[in-house]
Amino acid sequence: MSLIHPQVDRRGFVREIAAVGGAVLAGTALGSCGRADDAHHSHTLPVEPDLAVRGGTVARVPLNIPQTIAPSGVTLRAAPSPVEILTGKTTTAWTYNGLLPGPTLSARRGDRVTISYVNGLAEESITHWHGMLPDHANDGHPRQAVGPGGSYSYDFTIDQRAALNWYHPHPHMLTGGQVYRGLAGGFIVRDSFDTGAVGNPLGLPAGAYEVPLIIRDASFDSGGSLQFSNKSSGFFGNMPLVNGTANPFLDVDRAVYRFRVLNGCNARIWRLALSPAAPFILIGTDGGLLDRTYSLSEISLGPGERVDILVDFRSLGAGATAMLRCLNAGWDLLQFVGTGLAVLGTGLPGTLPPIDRLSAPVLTRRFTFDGMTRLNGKVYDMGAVEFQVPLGQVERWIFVTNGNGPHPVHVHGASFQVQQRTGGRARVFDWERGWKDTVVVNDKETVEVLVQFVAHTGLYVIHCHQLGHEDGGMMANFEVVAPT
Ligand SMILES: [Cu+2]
Repeated sequence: MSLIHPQVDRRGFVREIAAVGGAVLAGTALGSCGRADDAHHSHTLPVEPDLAVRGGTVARVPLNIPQTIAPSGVTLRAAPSPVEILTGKTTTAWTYNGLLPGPTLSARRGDRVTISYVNGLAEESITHWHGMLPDHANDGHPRQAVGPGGSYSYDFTIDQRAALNWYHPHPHMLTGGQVYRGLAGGFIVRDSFDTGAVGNPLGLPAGAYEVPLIIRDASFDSGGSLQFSNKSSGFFGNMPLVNGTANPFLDVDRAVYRFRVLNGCNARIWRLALSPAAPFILIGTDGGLLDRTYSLSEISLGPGERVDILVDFRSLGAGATAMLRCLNAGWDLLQFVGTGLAVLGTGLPGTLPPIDRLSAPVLTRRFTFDGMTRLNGKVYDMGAVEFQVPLGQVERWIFVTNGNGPHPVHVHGASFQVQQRTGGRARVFDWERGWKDTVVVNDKETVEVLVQFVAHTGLYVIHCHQLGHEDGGMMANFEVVAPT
C-alpha cells in the first residue's frame, strides 16, 4: 500500500501543469468567450487541447478550504493576525480566530447556535449572520456594536431552509474596512433534504466534492500589506482571492462537484464562467435550493449574493485543466486540475423540493437608493425607526435608484422573492430565482420583490451591500411588529 508517494508525485505534476495552464488561459482570447451559447455543446468539460504558452507563467497554490466547525459553544475572536497570502510575504489581515476566511460554521435546522464574539480590534465591531433569520438580539445590528476588548453572546435556534449564508462585521460606518481586511466566513445550514452527507436524499455531491468558494478582490503593496480606502464609490481590489488564496488551483476527480459560491467583495460584481466553456448547473441561490436546475454558461453575482452550482468534471482527464473566470474583470479565479480518478455514483440530481411562492401582497413600499449615501433621501440614522412591518404580512417592496449603481440591496430578518426587473437589464435572471436576501439594482433599473417576515418581531435593517454605500449611510432601520 503506497498511498503517500503517488500523492506527492501527483502534486508535483499538478503544480507544473497548473503553472503552464494558467499562462495559457491568461494569454489566449478568453475575453471573447462570454457568449451565452458557448456552453451548450456539452455537459462535461472538454480537455484543454493545447498547452502552448504565450506570455508569462502563474505559480499556482492549492486552494484553501476553511476548517468547518459547529457553531455551538464556540468563540469567534476578531483580531489582526499575520497570514501568508502572497508567497513569502506576511500580510496582517483582520481575521476570525486567526483564519482567512474565518472557519465555516455548519449546523442543522433546529440546532442551537451559541457563539461568544470577542472584539480584538482597535475599533468597535459586531458580527452579523447574513442570510440567517435570528431575532433582533442575535442579528448583529449596528446598535449592538461593542468596543475594543468587548464581547457579545449570541444564542439562537436555527429555523430556516438549508443554505449557504455567511458572517461578517456590521458596525455603522466601519463595515467596509473590516470586511475588506478579512473578516468574513461561511455559515452553512443543513436540513433533512440537504444533509451535506454522502447518500443525501437529493444525491448532491458531498464531502470533498462539496466546496465553499468565498471570492473577493484585494490590493497589496510591495511589502504584502493590504491597501484600502473607504470610498463611497466602492473599493475595487486589483486581484482576486478565493478562500483567501491568491492564484489557487483545486485538484478535481472525474466527478460532479458542488460549489457554494459567495461574492465577498466590497463592491465588485463577479460574472462567472468556465473556460473551456462548460455549463454551471445552478441548483440554489441565497436562501437555498431552487425547485429545479438551470444550465447556465455564466452567472452574475453581486456583493453578498450566493449561488449553489454543480460542475461536471467526469470527462476531465488526468492533468487536464479548466478555469473559473470572471468575464467582467478578465481574471482567472480558480484553476481546476484533473486527477483522472473516476468516482462511481456521482451525477446530477433529479428533482429538487418545491418552493412556496409568496403572492397577494397587501401593501407596497418603495425604496430609492439615492447618490452614494442615502436611502429614501436619508442618511442612516441608527436611532430612528423608519417604518413598521406587521409580522406575517406579504408586502411588495420596490427598489429603485437614481444612479450610482450597482446597488446590491440586502434585507435583514426575512428572505424575499424577486418578481420583476424593469428598465436596464429588464429581466429576472435564473440566479435570482428562489429565496433571496440580496438583489442587484443597476442604474435605470426597478426591481420588485415580495417579502414576508415570518420569523420574529424586532428591529432590522435594509441597506445597500456595496460597502462604501452602506458605510456612507445607505441603510434604514425598520421594525417588524405583531400583527394588529
Ligand atoms: Cu448602493
